[in-house]
Order: sequence, then C-alpha cells, then structure tokens
Amino acid sequence: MKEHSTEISKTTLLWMYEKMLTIRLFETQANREADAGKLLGMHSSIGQEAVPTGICSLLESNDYVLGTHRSHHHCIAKGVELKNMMAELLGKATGTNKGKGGTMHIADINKGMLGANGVVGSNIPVATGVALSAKIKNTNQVTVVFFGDGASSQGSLHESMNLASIWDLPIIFVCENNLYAESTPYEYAVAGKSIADRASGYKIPGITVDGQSVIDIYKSSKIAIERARSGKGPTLIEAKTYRYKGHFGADNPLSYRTETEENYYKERDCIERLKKYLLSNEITNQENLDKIYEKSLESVNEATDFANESPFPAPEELFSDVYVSYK
Ligand SMILES: Cc1ncc(C[n+]2csc(CCOP(=O)(O)OP(=O)(O)O)c2C)c(N)n1
Repeated sequence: MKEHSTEISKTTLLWMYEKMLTIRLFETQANREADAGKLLGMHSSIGQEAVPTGICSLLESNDYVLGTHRSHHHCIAKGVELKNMMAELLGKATGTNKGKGGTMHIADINKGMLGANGVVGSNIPVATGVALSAKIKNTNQVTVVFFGDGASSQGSLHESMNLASIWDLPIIFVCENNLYAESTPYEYAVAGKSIADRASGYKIPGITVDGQSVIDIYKSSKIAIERARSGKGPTLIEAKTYRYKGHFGADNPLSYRTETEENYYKERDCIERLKKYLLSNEITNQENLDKIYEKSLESVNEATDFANESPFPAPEELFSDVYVSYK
C-alpha cells in the first residue's frame, strides 16, 4: 500500500481502519486459541495497532520491516497472510515458518517482513545492516525497525543510530513506547524520560508522536520515509502508545499499573478515534464501517479454520531449515 499525496486519501483512511480492526480481531482470536492451550508465550499488541498501520500505509511492498517479540501487528500491517500467521502461531506446517517459529518468530521475506524476534533489541542492528545493503545496492528501499521502550536503552540501538547517521542510511527507528518493559515503567528506566531526544546525540531527527492516532503516525512517518528515500538518512520516531493486555498471557493481575491509567488510554483508542473521524467528516457511513467489520471478521475466522485444520510438521522435519545452504 502506498500513498503519495500530502492529504490522506479516503482509500488510505479506510485501508487503515480495516487494518487496525483486522489486527485487533486477529489478536482477540489468537488470545482465545492461547486460552484453549493451543499456543504459548503470546505477547499481545492490542492497543498498539495504529503505529505499524500508519507507517506501513506509506511503504512500498518491497520495503522492509523488522519487529520484536510483540509483532503480530507489524506483520499484518506489512501484508503477511493471516492464514499462514495463525497457522504459525499454532505450530502448524502451513505456517509462515512451517510451524517452527511460533508467535515470536514470524517472517515472510516475500512481503518484506524480515522477522519478529524474541531477543530484545536484537533486530535493530540487523535492520541497520539491511538498510546498508539497500544503500550499497542503490535499490531505493526503506527499512523500518520497531522496538519497545525497554529496548531503547540497549546498546544495539545506540550503535545502530550512530552508524545509520554517519552513513545516511535509509532506515526509520520506531520506538513503540507503551510505558512498560514487562513491569518496569519507562519513567523509571529511561534516563531523560524522552526517547526521541536521544536522537539528537546522533544528529538525526527525533520525533515524539501520539501513537494512539493513526493520522498523526501517518504524518510523522511520511516525513521520515521521504527523508530516508531521498538519501538524507535516518529518523527516530517515539510513538506514545499503550498495550491493553498484560506483557504476555500469564501477566495478571497487572498490579504495576492502575485502572485509571488503563482507562485513560482506552478512551483514546486508535480504532474508535479513526471511526469518529471518518463519521464526523462524512468520509464514510456506519453501514460501510459495519461491512468492513464483517469482512475483517470473516478473514480472521477463515484463518483460524485454516490453522486448526492444518497438520503439524512431520517429526522428520525437526532438523530441516536449521541452516541455509548458499550453494
Ligand atoms: C536480550 C533480552 N533480555 C531480556 C529479555 C526478556 N524480555 C522479553 S520482553 C522484555 C521487555 C521488553 O520491553 P520493551 O522493549 O519495552 O517491549 P514491550 O514488551 O513493551 O513491547 C524482556 C525484558 C529478552 N527477551 N531478551
């Protein structure tokens, strides 16, 4: 999905609405599958849908995205098939990674999704290398790497921002600041409080944006993507967002945060906000939004049936795909 005009077209706005809704419905269903004991260790991105949706609405299909342990929303926004994603979550042979990666290691190179990754901060230097490769090969591709506020204090980000700056690499560092790294508040763990401000030490733009507003994300990332694509170098975007659920499935009862705080963010829900915008500006009507809901739900239900009906990988597959042959 790409968009070149300054204003956001109706097509893009509706695309963003459908994407965010699909991510939420997919994750709601994935949580049900987890509750039924079919998958373990799922990190939900519910609440954070706007961040990759706004950015990916501007990317070309051959641009690259790299994610984290919490990456279902990155994958869906970049266009990975729901059927293969759900199958991967359930460890099935039809999954994006033949059922061997699971929820934290989804990748689909054909869609430009180079991988989620369970090791915090580890994809940032990988993405920097990907951007370096695009620059050397002069392919005009942009790389976007997502990470959390916890990862923002890892050395890997700082080394990567430094190299990306001196080499003017076509990369966008996107921090989804959901206020907590597991149960550690970012206000405690991030010196200086602002993650965006850290960019100034590397002479690159650092932008703070309301991560609950897909329109604000779109506008900020448009500037960053144009900068990267025109050879001017990287940008760091800090998107202030919130995960509605626990860090992962077993993180209950969330005693490290308050109901007042949760409600504050839920009242600014990204899907509801875009819906209000679309209706109050008469860009669409409720009937059309209902149709989008039905379509999204159907695609998630189809993906779930596909995943549940798919076979597990054969035992003899255990040691295949471990190493890549470059013959
Ligand atoms: C190198 C490394 N250290 C610790 C962990 C354990 N761990 C998994 S997720 C997480 C918190 C990450 O927080 P953040 O970067 O803010 O991302 P979020 O979970 O909020 O999306 C930690 C410490 C890990 N997976 N990898």
